[in-house]
Amino acid sequence: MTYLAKPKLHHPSLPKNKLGFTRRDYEGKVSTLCAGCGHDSISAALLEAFFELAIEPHKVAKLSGIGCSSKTPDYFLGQSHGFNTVHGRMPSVLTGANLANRDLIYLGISGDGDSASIGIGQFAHVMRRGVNMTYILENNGVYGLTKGQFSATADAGSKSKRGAVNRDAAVDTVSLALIMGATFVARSFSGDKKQLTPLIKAAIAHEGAAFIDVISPCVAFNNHAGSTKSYEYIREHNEAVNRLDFWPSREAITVDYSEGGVIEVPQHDGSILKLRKLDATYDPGSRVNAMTHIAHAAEKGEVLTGLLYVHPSAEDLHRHLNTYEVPFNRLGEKELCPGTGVLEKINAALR
Ligand SMILES: Cc1ncc(C[n+]2csc(CCOP(=O)(O)OP(=O)(O)O)c2C)c(N)n1
Ligand code: SF4
Ligand SMILES: [Mg+2]
Repeated sequence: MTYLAKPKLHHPSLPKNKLGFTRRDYEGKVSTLCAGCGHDSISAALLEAFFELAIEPHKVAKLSGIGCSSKTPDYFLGQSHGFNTVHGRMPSVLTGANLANRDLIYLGISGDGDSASIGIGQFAHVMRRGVNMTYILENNGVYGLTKGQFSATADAGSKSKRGAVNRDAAVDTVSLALIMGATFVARSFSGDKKQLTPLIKAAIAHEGAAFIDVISPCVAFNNHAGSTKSYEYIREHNEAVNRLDFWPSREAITVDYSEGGVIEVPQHDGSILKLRKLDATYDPGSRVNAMTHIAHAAEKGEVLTGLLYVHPSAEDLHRHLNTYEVPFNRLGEKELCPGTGVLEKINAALR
């Protein structure tokens, strides 16, 4: 029950992060999703990423649309800001919030119906504008909340639980994000926390539009033979192009990377992404290379996962617009009412 808070008591020796918080401090309410739903595993990976990065929960704003996926922000980071928007409209509300206060860490949580059906226009624009955010699409190929209709990400030829065949072409959200100009694009699987957690940490550190499409099986409506979003299908067809390690700026690197095949991508905040190549021909620094690999994999029915593209010197919307650095809620009367002299100057410049 969502209105039931978890008991506050916990063992005194639970591990703490640098801020002195335990994982319990990053929890939310009790999940009401179906047992085994992939979305709950994504919530667990998010919790782990924020705990490990030692981010103060009140510095995070979670925004979502409508769907089982969009309900999940209630189940983690219970002490963060949250806004459950209208179906498919999360990106514009997130953009507005980010413009008003750039000091928060923005987390957009959405579903394939929310982002690729009703919200596809908003999805495209938030990527091309480079809004500084981590956008997680919990992709199960169906509208889970409204009982399992095919969504726009369902592959042509895949079957519904009742045996109907989807004839429509699928929207590939990672390809769309790449075309629209997202500067960090990844795909992962809810059943692979080892891959997903560092991807989330790296996306948070990225300055710009960071997008992670996470295949997240719906056990109630899309986990049968003939589905291309089931646990079994993804386990069999998952092709990871790289493994990511994320190193916050201040920590000494202790892993031995001498065996080669490793790329380092420094981030604007001083942290370093270390990518261990699993496919020697894969270049995550090239948008064209990423798109070619994704298309070839799709032809073979494979699901390419890992960090698919990263722009090392990305810029976000605030830099594009050259906005004022101070959040609106910290502006005083002096900044908001600079006087008639300044107003006259502005008016003169517009004549
Ligand atoms: C404007 C509007 N249209 C339709 C709906 C009905 N509706 C609610 S959730 C949903 C689809 C959710 O699918 P998805 O985003 O994939 O989330 P999931 O439940 O699969 O995680 C739809 C069509 C709605 N709530 N609002
Ligand atoms: S209906 Fe599907 S998406 Fe919704 S909670 Fe159940 S398993 Fe998850
Ligand atoms: Mg869905």
